[in-house]
Amino acid sequence: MLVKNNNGYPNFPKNCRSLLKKYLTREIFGKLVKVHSESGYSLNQLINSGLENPDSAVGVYPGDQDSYTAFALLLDKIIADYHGHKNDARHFGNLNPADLKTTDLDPKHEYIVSTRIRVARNLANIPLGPNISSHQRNQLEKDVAGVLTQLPGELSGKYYPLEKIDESTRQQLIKDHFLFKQGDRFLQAAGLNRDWPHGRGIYHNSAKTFLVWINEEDHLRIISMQAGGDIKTTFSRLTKALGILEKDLQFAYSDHLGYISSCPTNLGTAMRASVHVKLPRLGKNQKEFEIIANKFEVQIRGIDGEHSDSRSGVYDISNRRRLGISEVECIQSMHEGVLACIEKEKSLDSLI
Ligand code: ADP
Ligand code: CIR
Repeated sequence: MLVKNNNGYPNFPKNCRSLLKKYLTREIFGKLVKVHSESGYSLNQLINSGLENPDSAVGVYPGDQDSYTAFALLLDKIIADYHGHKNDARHFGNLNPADLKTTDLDPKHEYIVSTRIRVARNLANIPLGPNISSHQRNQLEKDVAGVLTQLPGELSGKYYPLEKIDESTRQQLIKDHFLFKQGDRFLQAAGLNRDWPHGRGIYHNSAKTFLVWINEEDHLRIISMQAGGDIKTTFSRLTKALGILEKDLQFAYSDHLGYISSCPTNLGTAMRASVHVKLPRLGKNQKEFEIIANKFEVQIRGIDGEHSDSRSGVYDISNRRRLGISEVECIQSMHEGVLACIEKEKSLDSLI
């Protein structure tokens, strides 16, 4: 539903709870309405997703790294609220797997189906997905695919442009959790589905334990995943790949915001570390589930990606925070949260 404008200022519906509505005061709107970022992105473009989708939790998609400066009056407030990261705070990373203090979450292989750790990366000096031109998108695809196909050893693989993947293979790759779908209505309204499917694709090694999505929500989504619950091996594979890719690709980064992403929820580490875990009893006890999720700052998703449902009692549990904490801390927080969920599941099990 498109929110009607009242003299240009959005008329947010009463039940809209987005951070956009919370912080876009008339005063800030007035100050930003004529602003354009370096790549020519406007306030109207920045907020369109939140206007077309009043049920957005956040509601904004910056179009380039400079949007975070040009529209800082609005974005800093949204970022501080979502991440608890103050306007003068610095972001510090830690990609050293040796610093992880994770234990085997599931020694008997009863609960954890698979582990996946992804980071978003965007190339410096190229507009983010919402404002990239079709020429820039196609060139980026070519350049990044060229770099990826030089990766050595376990990381070596092949790039598959989306438009050349046949329909049944595409469906199977999505079903097996390897490939992305076309963007949802939030991404659609942000301009992220323009020229679909051109310029998009997936790189993966033969075991499908290392994958890179090109030109989905971010320029790159770099993914390490495998069956079972071995978090350390999954993280080590990712950091090894990042170390190599950083030699050839310059990623957009700022001391304040860390890695720049097209959705402010992904700033900082840009990391989502998740497990698919069987929690059929806890899943039926939403209140207990939410108490644990809030205490350990983990997010609960269904198993077919964001906004999907659980199937057969399997849930996707991941770190909720990404900015102002390091990659090691993101994973550690997911680890503690999953451990608590499994403990609770066991205690519910023993009640039967
Ligand atoms: P993101 O790329 O932000 O993690 P999604 O939540 O949409 O976004 O997940 C993308 C895909 O990754 C989905 O198909 C989802 O099922 C899959 N996925 C996420 N976590 C895991 C996991 N631990 N094991 C297997 N697949 C996963
Ligand atoms: C919202 O505001 O609810 C959507 N724009 C989604 C926000 C977080 N999800 C995402 O980045 N994939």
